Amino acid sequence: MSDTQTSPNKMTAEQIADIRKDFDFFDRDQNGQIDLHEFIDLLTILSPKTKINHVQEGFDLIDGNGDGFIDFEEFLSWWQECWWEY
Ligand SMILES: [Ca+2]
Ligand SMILES: [Ca+2]
Repeated sequence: MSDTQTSPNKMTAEQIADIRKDFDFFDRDQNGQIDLHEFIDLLTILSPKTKINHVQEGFDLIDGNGDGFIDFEEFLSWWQECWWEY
């Protein structure tokens, strides 16, 4: 990653800091990765009607390399995709 690189989809440092806060909120044991249990726990708290299998699908979508954990870069790129759809 280079700060000198510019791209039209570049987020500001403030936006990234906000996303980092969300990420840390999900990452309850603060190990730098969101695992499926953390993801399920939080989504079922935020949205009790969420079905577990839908949560699992969402998790797989964000977990770009499929290792069973969402790291900050995966979280960020997922966020950016959502963001730029608006
Ligand atoms: Ca974690
Ligand atoms: Ca991953």
